[in-house]
Amino acid sequence: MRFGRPLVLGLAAASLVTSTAVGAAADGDLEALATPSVRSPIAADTFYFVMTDRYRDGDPANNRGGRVGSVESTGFDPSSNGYYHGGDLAGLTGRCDPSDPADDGLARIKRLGFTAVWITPPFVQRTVQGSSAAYHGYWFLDITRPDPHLGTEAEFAAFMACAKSLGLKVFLDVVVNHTADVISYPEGNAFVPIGKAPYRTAAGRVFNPWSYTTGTAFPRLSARRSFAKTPTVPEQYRGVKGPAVLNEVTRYHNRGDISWGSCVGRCEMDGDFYGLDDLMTEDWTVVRALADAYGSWITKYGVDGFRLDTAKHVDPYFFGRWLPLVQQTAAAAGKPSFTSFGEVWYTDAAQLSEMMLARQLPSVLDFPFQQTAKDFATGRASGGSLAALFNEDDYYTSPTTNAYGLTTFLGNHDMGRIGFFLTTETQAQGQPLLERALLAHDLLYLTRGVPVVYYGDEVGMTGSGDGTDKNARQDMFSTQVSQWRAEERIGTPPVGTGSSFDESTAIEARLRQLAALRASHPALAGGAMIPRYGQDSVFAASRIDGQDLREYVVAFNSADTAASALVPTATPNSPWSSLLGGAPVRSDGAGLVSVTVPARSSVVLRAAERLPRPGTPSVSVRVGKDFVTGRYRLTATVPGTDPSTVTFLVRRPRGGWQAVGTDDARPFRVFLPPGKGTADVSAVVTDTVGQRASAPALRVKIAPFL
Ligand SMILES: [Ca+2]
Ligand SMILES: [Ca+2]
Ligand SMILES: [Ca+2]
Repeated sequence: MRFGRPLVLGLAAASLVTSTAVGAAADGDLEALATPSVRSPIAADTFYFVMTDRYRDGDPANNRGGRVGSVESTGFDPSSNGYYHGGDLAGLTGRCDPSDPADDGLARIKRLGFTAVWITPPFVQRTVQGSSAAYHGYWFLDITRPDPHLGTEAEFAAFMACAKSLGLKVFLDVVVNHTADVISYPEGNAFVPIGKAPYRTAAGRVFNPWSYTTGTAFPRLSARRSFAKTPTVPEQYRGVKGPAVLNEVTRYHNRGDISWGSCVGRCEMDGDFYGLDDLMTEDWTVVRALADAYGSWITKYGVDGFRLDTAKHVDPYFFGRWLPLVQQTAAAAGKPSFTSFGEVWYTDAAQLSEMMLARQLPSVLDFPFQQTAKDFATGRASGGSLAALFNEDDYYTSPTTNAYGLTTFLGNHDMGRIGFFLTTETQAQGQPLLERALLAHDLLYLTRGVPVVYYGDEVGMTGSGDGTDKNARQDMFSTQVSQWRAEERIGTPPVGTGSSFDESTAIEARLRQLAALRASHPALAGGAMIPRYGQDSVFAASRIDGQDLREYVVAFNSADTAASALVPTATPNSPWSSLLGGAPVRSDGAGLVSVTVPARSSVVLRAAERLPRPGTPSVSVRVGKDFVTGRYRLTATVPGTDPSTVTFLVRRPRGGWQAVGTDDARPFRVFLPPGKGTADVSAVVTDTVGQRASAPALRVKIAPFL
């Protein structure tokens, strides 16, 4: 199903849903449409997110990017937190020897248990803008070549070859919204709305770029006549962008800066992000050029996926046009499992999921998880808050997506590190502080989603000042930034003039342990997650191994004292062994397990008995309106406690039944955008031993959109 166009938040229509029973459907036909719950190609992975410039310097000769002269020319100043520090691809690659404990490159990342690496954009940058350099990679001039500060094409190829030999996936951070800032306007940078100065073709006709987002046509534009501003490029930046078509100033919106605070909607998409040249992403030439240029990194080097920077600032139609081109390139390069996740900084799951689905993004970074997990680890949010977060997971379900594919994280290079939040938002110090850091990572690794650890968190880096942005991008190698030498570390003393690679920390040990748990118990990585308990300081959930028919319980306690909870499970009368923390327990005849979780820590339990064989399944479906999102909520009721899976089906008049999403965790739900007319809805339950049943169909007026 295609969600197609962006949806309007809130209630689109005031009509109430009315539904009536329609005759029994041909059950066999419906049951054939049942599908397993989707798993993203990265659902079982764990990511290490690394800023290449700050990881390891493998070649001091490239530290000035081949330039000479002042820092304004070279961008290199390892004593300032806003400039290049010398880390590079050769350093990140290392010797590629997993048997060598002194190899601090990719082999170290592998030893920590990671299965994937996400690196900051490795492309040619505008070296310095204002009073900062492009060490972070988000100011590209040329995306067809690596930044010479980071290395050569041969070094990028060696990096990829090493990652492949170690079994590590590589995701590139890519920017499609903007390039570096080289265009300026004699009229100044203040944003001019479309209402005041519409786009015009070269011939002077007013047009809306959004009306050219289905085909390949786009009007010819004129630098002088088409824009709110007069785009101007200084001599030294003429012709430096790659691919070459990005040198044409008519491929940008040229409307001035996003005016933060007063700007919503279209202005956030057409405005320049802090002066960065905002691409006319509606123009098929731009779509194609970005697909070809970024696609070449898949074809030439075999990268496994993209992280999509500033996705919400790109026009709403772009990803639906561009990602299929990228996927075609990946498939042709023998990478059918290539996938992407977008950066959409919304902390509300209803809003985030709506944008993910409307813009046809396969996944997004889970900012709502970050906020709630961080608040839980600091003791500010209850177990109930975590339960409420996961209760919104069904918003992400579509035929191709769900919450299991979200990339989850605790902090990042923009907002700051989890260590900063823990040290500034709690009174904890010493061992209790370390335990809170471990608890945060337990939650990251043992609940649904794809964990992303920000480099340096594993050695307990924190941060100083406001803890964000430049203050959150510490060196792993011996640092020359004085504030970073003195900064608090969780679990170890300040690093001083030493190297973080010489540290051996409790957080690293825990990450290895958690990765090993996920590897030997796949349910903990990609198994169905059923929230079971969320009260006071405790959150608990079941993870289900659908192959082995085995249930696990993961439980977390953020209090400074031990806490107990009576956790419902689907596995009665069984001993449960403890894989992490806590003690062995037994479930009673109703499946209840009394779990005691020590202070600031976690427990993982595994049932000795398999899930009991379920009886004959049955299912019913109902339809309501979700007043948070205005979407239709389809809810299926399945008696019993079996961890079954439900596929929801919709049929338009004279159409066939179509699967609109599969849910493997109670409550069974999908949410659909509002539409018009009538439709029939049904659902098929598949229990853990493969028995199926379908729900009596309902006819719904004012039907879910298809
Ligand atoms: Ca270097
Ligand atoms: Ca934009
Ligand atoms: Ca559900």
